[in-house]
Parts: sequence; structure tokens; C-alpha cells
Amino acid sequence: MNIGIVCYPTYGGSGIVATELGSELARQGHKVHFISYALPTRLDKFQNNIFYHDVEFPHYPLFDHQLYTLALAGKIIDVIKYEKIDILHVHYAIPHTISGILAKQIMGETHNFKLVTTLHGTDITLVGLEPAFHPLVKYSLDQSDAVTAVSNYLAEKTVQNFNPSKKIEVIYNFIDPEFYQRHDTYNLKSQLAPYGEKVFMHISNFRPVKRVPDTIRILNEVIKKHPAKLLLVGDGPDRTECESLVRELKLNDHVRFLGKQTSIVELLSIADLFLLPSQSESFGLSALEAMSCGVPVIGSNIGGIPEVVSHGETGYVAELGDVERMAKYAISLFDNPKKFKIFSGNSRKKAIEKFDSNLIVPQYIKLYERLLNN
Ligand code: GMT
Repeated sequence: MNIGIVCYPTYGGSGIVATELGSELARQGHKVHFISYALPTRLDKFQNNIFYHDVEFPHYPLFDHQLYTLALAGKIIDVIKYEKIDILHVHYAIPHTISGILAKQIMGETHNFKLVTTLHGTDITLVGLEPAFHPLVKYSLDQSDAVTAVSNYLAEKTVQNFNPSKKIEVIYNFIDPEFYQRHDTYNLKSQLAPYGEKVFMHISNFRPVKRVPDTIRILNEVIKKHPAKLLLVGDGPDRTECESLVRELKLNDHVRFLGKQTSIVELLSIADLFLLPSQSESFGLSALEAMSCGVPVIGSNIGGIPEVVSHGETGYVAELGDVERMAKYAISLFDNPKKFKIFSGNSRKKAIEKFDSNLIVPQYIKLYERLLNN
């Protein structure tokens, strides 16, 4: 098949899922055309069957803001025309699906292609609810040939919020368990937790929705019982607030801000627990990556997190903002190494049994084939 993939190229789960999916499809012999405004972060190495098409923005004094939706639609038309795309798979509805619909309408019967939208989270739960965007998202859902969501939670929210005319199909996010497995190649533990401290890890884009300050408050409770470090990976708007909180709680020796890192597996390999206290999370791809590396997760009991983290088996979930309970769960695992080991094994097992790319990618292929045979 010739597959076009539209995604945000920057740090963020939807771009990662789109890129990993495209890579796997290309490995299986499909031709994959990425359409984005920058090279997606994980496409930095040459791979056969992968092509990249850059969305260019016209500059004109009249345009105070960039015309992303139109520029993208224009690029999609170009790629469809010259690359004979069968499937256009857009990740994150806003505004990617609208650009896809526009391209489809303009191309008409001359270049017929199927439009698949994958919903990732805030396109449905936050941004999509803005009064100005709501009708556009509803139209996007109704005009796509198929719509998938990355968790049951997100599919249900989509139905509640938008009453779409078609079924929202759930296809979970996935990982490659061969890639996401523990190996401390660079001996990071001796550098980051040299005295055998327990290591908490959090990875995100530090948006308010992630509640990163909660991870610091959890650490603040836990160190009363166990020596521990918190490694914060990533960057974003809440970083300054987090730095102030660390100073206020006098945790400077316990918290390290590592910024945006690329060696995620090596870092996860030295983690004992992964923290995801988010306020909204449709899936929690970073939690799955941690689990695949045998790191149990403590997170909030919201959105799709409980579909990924099995409470009492691969970690724990607690009410939103209940940092004391989250800290208690962490202490209970540190107090009981045997239990901790079981949780770590369960985490890796669940990642492989439910979210292995070998199980999930065929679900997308089946969907594409179904659409093309209709
Ligand atoms: O929806 C967002 O905030 C952005 C999006 C992204 O592109 O990073 O994140 C969502 O998609 C990820 C991949 O499917 C999920 O793992 C995240 O849970 C989800 N984020 C939220 O729902 C806040």
C-alpha cells in the first residue's frame, strides 16, 4: 500500500505513535509518506520505503498568522497526486482531518483515497471542546472514512462529546518490547543515584495537564522513609514552577532536571518507579514505555491510565492530586522488595501481552485493507 501519514513532528505521544507506525509499515514493505512541517523526531535515520514531505508556509504581509491548515491541505494534494496514495492516516484531529477532507474534496474522483483519523487525547477532551472547534471536530469525525481512538476511555469520551455518525474503533498504542527493554549500557545509575537511592522518573512535556509538581510532592513524602531521587525528563511551560517548588522544599539534592533526552531506554533502565499524576491522559504512552522496561507506574486514576496500569499488579492508580496516597503506594513497594519484583515482572509482561507492536500494527493494516476493499 501507499500510505500518507500526517502528524505533529515535535515531542509528544501522537507524533511518536505515528512515526513508529510508519516505520513498522515501511519495514513490512509498504511505502510510507510522512507529511509534516518538520522531520518527526524519531525519523532521524534513513529507512527504506519512508519518504518525507515538508509542509511549506507562504509568507505574505497580509497573513499575521501562518495558514497551517491550508498549507497542509496543499501539500496533501501534491503528495496524493504524485505518489498515488491509497490511505491518508492523520494523527490528532485538529486541524489535520480538516486538511485531509479539504484535499479529498478538491481531488474528487480523480484521485480517490481513504481518510483515517486517529484521535490521541486533547483533540477530543480539551482543545476540541473549544466552542470554535467543536463543530469542526464533529465534522472531521463524520467525514473521515474511519476513526480510531487510542483507548476505550477516549472512544467513549468521543461519543459523549461529539455523538459521531460512525463507530469509533479502539486501537491501542504500542511499543516494540525488543527496543524498550532494560539495559544500563552507560552505567547511568552510578552517576545519577550513586548511593543506591530509589529512582523515580517522570517524562513529559511539562504542560499543566501533566501535574509535574505532584511528582516533586510525592518524592518529598517518600524521602522521609527511603533515600530517593527524582529524575525529570523533558521540558515545557511548568518547568520554572517545578524548579521553584524544589527550592522551596529544599529538595535540590534529590531532584534532577535532565531536559529533553533521546536515550529514553537507558534512563528508564535505572528507574524504580515511573510517576504519571496527570489531570488528563487518554492513554499514557510514557507509562507503557516504562512498563516495557520493567518499571511499575504510579499514576492518577483518570482517562486511559487504568487501561494501561493494572492497579495492584503493574503499579497503582490513585485519585487525582492525592500525592499522599501515591507516596504511600511507592513506600509500600520499596518496603517490600519481593512485591516490587513481581510488579516489575508484571509490567513487562503486560506491555508484551497487550501492547506489542506485533499485535497492534496488524490492526491498522486490517483497517486499511477493509477500507480499500469497500
Ligand atoms: O493530546 C495531547 O495532549 C497531545 C498528545 C500528543 O500528541 O502528545 O498526547 C496524547 O496522545 C498520546 C499518544 O496517543 C497519549 O499517550 C497521551 O495520553 C495523550 N495525552 C493526553 O491525553 C493529555
